[in-house]
Amino acid sequence: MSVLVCITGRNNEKLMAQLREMLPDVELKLWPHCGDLDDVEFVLAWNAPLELWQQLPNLKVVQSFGAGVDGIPMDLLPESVEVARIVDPKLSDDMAEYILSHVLAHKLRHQNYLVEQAKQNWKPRRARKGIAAGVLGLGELGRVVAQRLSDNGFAVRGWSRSAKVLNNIECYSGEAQLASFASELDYLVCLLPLTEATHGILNRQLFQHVSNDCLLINVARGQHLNEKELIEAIDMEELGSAVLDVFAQEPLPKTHPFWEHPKVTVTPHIAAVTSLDTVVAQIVDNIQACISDMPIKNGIDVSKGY
Ligand code: NDP
Ligand code: OXD
Repeated sequence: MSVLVCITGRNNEKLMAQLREMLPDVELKLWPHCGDLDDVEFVLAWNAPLELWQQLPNLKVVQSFGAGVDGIPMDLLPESVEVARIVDPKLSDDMAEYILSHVLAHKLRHQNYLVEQAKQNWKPRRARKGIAAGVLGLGELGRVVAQRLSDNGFAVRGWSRSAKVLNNIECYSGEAQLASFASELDYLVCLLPLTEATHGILNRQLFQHVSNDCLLINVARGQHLNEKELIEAIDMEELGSAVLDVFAQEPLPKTHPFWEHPKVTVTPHIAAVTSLDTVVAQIVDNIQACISDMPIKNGIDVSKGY
């Protein structure tokens, strides 16, 4: 049995050193210089190339290096393969802090004062009044974000696939309740996993329901957002502004209109960054579980895709 690490676009030296130290008896291979993959039973993956998945006849477990599993093409895997992801309370807490800081900055008009300062303008204005905030996705991250907003005086709604009852959160579920969920929101946060059902969900049809001054915050995946329709909606004053942490293409190309749009704030996919130590501990537990045929932790429901 061997373990393959296939994480592209980052330096994996520290990760490999920690895995080697914690799993001295396990053969670890690092993509792409890994030779024959016949004995690989466990793959740790992030942005893995499609060609990989056809070369693993003895695959048992795929572990995502992050919370999202959208980079793992589940339709290409045999039904017996289990898929796990990272779940970390610190990640939820960091996400809640990111969202709250942007929501409060918008409410208190921080961005406007930076613009006025550059022009040496003294222009006091009241804070924005709107407090209706909606969170798409009430999972590990969305629930904590919704609660944090509620604790800070916002009137919070949440939307999920299955119906939920949560303290101080008005819960909506399913396609049929999406429009009521979005109605006249002042803040719309996306924390959905990327699946066929959620792809492109942030579109002009949805924006038509929220308030004209609404701040959209997308921290889920770039493919949730119809980028062209976002710019149209902002320019037509159907939507106020947007904070975007994730993009269809990352890094965001230098020529992309988001960089210079006065009503779009760009951050480089940093809303909640998992610490290597937490990740390594969870990965090691799952490798050991795979070796001893025990249940893995934080496995997802492959039939749902998240
Ligand atoms: P979870 O799987 O824990 O939660 C997903 C939530 O979305 C659940 O409430 C689920 O509903 C809901 N949902 C899924 N599909 C639908 C649907 N079709 N209609 C309505 N609701 C739906 O995910 P996490 O909270 O852990 O993470 C969410 C996403 O955040 C990740 O997939 C990733 O893309 C992104 N992320 C971004 C980071 C960043 O730094 N920008 C960092 C980490 C994650 P139900 O409860 O009924 O199942
Ligand atoms: C994740 C991410 O899914 O960082 O963990 O986006």
